[in-house]
Amino acid sequence: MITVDKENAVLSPICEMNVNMFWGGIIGEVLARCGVKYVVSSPGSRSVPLTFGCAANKKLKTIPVIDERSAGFFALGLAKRTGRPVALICSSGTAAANFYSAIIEARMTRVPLVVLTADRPPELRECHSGQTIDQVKMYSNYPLFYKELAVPEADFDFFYYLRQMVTYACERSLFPQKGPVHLNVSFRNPYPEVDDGFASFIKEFDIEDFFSGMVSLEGMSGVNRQSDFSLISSKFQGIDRGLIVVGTVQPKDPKSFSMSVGRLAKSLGWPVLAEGLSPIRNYANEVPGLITRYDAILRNCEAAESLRPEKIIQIGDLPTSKVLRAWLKRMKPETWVFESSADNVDALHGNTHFLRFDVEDFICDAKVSATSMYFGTWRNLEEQADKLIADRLGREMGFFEGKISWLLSESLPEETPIFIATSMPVRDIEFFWQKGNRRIQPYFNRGANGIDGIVSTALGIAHENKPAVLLVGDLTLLHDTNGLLIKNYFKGSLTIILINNNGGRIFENLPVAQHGTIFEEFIATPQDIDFKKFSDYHGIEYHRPDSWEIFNSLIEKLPDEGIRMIEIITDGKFDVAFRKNLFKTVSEKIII
Ligand SMILES: Cc1ncc(C[n+]2csc(CCOP(=O)(O)OP(=O)(O)O)c2C)c(N)n1
Repeated sequence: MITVDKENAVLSPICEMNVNMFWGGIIGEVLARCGVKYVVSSPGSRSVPLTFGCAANKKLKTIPVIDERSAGFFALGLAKRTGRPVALICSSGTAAANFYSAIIEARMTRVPLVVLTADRPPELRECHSGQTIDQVKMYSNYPLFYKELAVPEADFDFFYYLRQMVTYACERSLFPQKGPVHLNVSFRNPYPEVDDGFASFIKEFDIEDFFSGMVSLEGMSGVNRQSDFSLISSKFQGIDRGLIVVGTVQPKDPKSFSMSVGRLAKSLGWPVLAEGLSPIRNYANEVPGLITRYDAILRNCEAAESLRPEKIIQIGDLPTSKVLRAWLKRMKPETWVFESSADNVDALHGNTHFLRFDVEDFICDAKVSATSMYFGTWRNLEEQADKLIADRLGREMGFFEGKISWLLSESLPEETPIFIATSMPVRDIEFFWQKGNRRIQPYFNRGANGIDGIVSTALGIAHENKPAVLLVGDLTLLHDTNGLLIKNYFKGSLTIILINNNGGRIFENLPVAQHGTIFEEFIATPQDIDFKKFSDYHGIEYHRPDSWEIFNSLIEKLPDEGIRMIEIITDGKFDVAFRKNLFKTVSEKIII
């Protein structure tokens, strides 16, 4: 019998009403016991047992979000931050289709999501029964695991099967690599009506016994390859012209990650080229020979030639910089890539060897004897380039959008989570983010580089977290304004730094930008939005600083709660020219 003691009941009484509600209740309880904490649910009828099963479970925090596309990205943000699987629930039909882009992003950036789509039973499919589409494997190869669950029956074997299948789905969202999994869950009658046949079954059901022996998936670690470590280390021993390249990585524990990279760099004596989208630049003291201005340095032909590397250790996906990628492609170094999943992350198709574990698990026994000339050259060029960039940006009083990234790195409070949107923001962070020791934690959606769901993902990261920041362009913000509908359930603080250059100005860098009005209308697509009115409509605090001093004063301290917008109006054409001139000057002025 289930509810002996109402206070400590395993399942809420609402889950005892019929077999479907019980099915949903067991799913909610299994999710909780597997370590799921958050469930994001969009409203619908077919999904009632799933939503009730989770919402009535005190161990789960279930959050309603009406637009499934925003829900998917909000869950993605929560899962990125917590490192735990987040469950997503929706009704049948096109509701499920709206999760698609978040599932793709989760697959490509290895974020654990457990997607539960409600469906009609097989006999109501392919007959226009209403809100019924083909949901079987509807997300193609993107989920790491897919299962069409059996239609619920009041039978013990069905519930043992359910417990095992949901546990397995949670496990597959974490091991051997993290990512989305999809369970399609059919119900005959989703509503909570009393069910006579079910009454005798439930009397026999011993819920404590049913769940005894279930182990949380939390804290389970990956495979230990210690036996191979000496062999791997020997490949790097005695190599002077070696480089560690840290690309776009979002480790759960940025400090431990940065310390591990630092340890590896020290034992090899190699410089570390670190993306702005990795946490490394914010733990500069841990990493000797930290190089941030590689894009500017490698534009200098003489430097690019003299810095030819023999071996590379790559951690995470490659940095965004086209200049760095082209240089690596030309130099063809032997490359060792830390990548714990089975994915191929070598976009350059080089001479690559994969190390299928995390850098944090690697113990390197190679030893460097003295600082190499190669290391010294990189460090010297870094100092020069960094100073030239700082001098130029420090002097600039106009609203060049790259200066926002530069200022954020020195002005945001320590440990601030910052979500950086696709398009120019990710590039400016790579170009201009300064090294320091503020332990700021960058997040991003670079799996598929979509501009969709960005507001929702940032809200997911900020929910029940430290005050967070979103750096975003105007079109990307407008693409996901529905994300702001979560406002009433959002607990936390998000400062949206809106770079408003009226349109997709990244495209100003392409030859197509010469095509005047056609370019403007169909590629740049300016929307001419008054963001003050927009903020008023959404009940968001609004600021439009007219100097960098005021901007700084707004970001040095972040509010404890609520959503706030800081709009900076910039000029896309001016920005493109500014970047070009700056990189030209820096690459010409550095001396080898
Ligand atoms: C879902 C999706 N649609 C379209 C694109 C193509 N795209 C890439 S960047 C961009 C423009 C973004 O404009 P904005 O956010 O204003 O940033 P800016 O380019 O001005 O930095 C577009 C449309 C995409 N990446 N993802």
